[in-house]
Amino acid sequence: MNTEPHAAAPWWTSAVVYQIYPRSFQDSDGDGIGDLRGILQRVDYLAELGVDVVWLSPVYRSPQHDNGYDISDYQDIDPLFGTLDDLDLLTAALHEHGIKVVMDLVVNHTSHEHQWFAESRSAKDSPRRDWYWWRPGRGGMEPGAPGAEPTNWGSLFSGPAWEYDEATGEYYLHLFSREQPDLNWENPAVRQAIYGMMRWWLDRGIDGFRMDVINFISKDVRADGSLPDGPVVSGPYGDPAQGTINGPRVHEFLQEMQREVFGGRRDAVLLVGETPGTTVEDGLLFSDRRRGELDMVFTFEHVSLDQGPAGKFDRKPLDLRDLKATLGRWQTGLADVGWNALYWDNHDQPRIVSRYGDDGRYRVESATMLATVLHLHRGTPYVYQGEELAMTNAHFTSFDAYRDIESLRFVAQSRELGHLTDDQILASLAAVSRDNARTPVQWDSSANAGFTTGKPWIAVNLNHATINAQGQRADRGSVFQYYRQLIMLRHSDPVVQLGDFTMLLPEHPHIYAFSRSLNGTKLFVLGNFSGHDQKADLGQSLSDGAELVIGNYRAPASIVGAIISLRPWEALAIREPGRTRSGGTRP
Ligand code: TEU
Repeated sequence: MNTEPHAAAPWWTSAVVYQIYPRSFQDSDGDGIGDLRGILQRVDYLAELGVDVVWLSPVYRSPQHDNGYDISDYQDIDPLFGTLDDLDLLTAALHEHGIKVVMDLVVNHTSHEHQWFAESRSAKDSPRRDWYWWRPGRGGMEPGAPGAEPTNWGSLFSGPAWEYDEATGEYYLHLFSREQPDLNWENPAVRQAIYGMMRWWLDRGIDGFRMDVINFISKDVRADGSLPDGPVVSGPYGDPAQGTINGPRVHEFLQEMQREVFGGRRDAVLLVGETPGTTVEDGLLFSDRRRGELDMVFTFEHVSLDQGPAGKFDRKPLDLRDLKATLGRWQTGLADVGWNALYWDNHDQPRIVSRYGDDGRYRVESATMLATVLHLHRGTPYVYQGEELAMTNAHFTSFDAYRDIESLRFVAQSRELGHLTDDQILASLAAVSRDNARTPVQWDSSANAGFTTGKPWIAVNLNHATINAQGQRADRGSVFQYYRQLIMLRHSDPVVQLGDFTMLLPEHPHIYAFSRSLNGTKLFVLGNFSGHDQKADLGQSLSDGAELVIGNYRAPASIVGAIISLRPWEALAIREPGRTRSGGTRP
């Protein structure tokens, strides 16, 4: 129970983070790919929105097989995005507006074009051989033959997780694409090289890191150097999770990183870990400040509820009760220790308004309802570029529109396995491909939405004519303006920042309701996840002093005693000032 919070609370408990996917944000040189000078052009927009931190997805030198999540030089900028000077200019401009800059730290793997890997694969006795995971083929099998891989693990981008290297006669591990070999964190030289790189970036003035699949860095390696096969759940390969996720030394490595990298700068920076396959218990270990690891983590539980047994491309409808149970578990589990990172969207997830909302008739209502429910939870909200405009999924209808390596490898493997028709594959892509989040930001209704004067690397969503920043900045009732209100609330209201969370109506199939309370003040938050009128019985009538803090319908809500009637996709937040137990009005 939080009583005297303010003094002790870290800065990021009242902050909102904005994620930029530079490739799709703003192009400044007409090559159809967004860049750093493009972001510089939009700093005023970010300041107007009111965000406190900008998280930049990777801009480092990279062959771009996974759009930058395959880094060939950690201490240089890819010419596609600009130069180190451009990044310094952008950092300075954002700092001038009081906006911090968080870089993406991708150190579970490098690019196969990184100098470290080039040396490592050059010879079995290379001094950097042990910087990666090299293993001989499975005993008694022809190296390179299917099934001869050192373990039966599947890659997260389809196919086996091991690549055979003819030249040295061994396999290297890649949990993602073969162009992204995994680093061997068991090797202290690898860790020290990464810590040095991180200090270099902090010295350049950046304010923290979003750490890519950081809970994958410790593999479950046995004393004899072997690695365990995984259970074969669906498809031809074993699930690598048990041998690679939340491994035996992950917390040791993160605590060492704290000591080696941050020292006195710790409280000034933001450290958020991307941690697929992490439970609340793991989340507590990672974000308990006394353990000196991370500030918060991205769980995947709430964005996996509409996945069938065959994984992300196997769709099933969301049951709102599952969503409430999952997010509720993280709220209560990290209530007193630890902290939540709150997100619906990012560059790997389909757009939430198309996924859990209604991107047709009720696009504005469902987008603002989803934003209200998320932003008023206890934790740090993340806004992904375009989410503040209620941009929708791409609704591509042909294979040639897709660019994402994960999606293209899924298509190839599905066709190889022959268990899905092209229409079924296209339908899965339309629903969950990462490209849905990667169409260019829609700045205005002009050609290419004001993103580029050239040919965009991926198609601009045709609905940019009606869904764009220019229109919404000028429209008081827009989704953009609603996000500004939510962000101002996060900045000004201690109940929103630190209030205790209590889930309400957990079994209601269409309404997401909860309360936040601090020092006697209570905030009731309700969201209707359906396109129909719904009633919520709070079980206690609100006092006369209750006031509407924010709502996504212009006309006032209908509140009769304890019964609140919600219109399609309606959201409400009502403050109950210092209520007494007996439910009467304040003495
Ligand atoms: O994502 C890790 C990750 O788990 C996702 O790949 C996820 O499995 C999948 O995309 C869900 O659809 C991180 C980055 O966010 C992602 O962009 C990279 O592709 C990946 O790591 C490898 O660096």
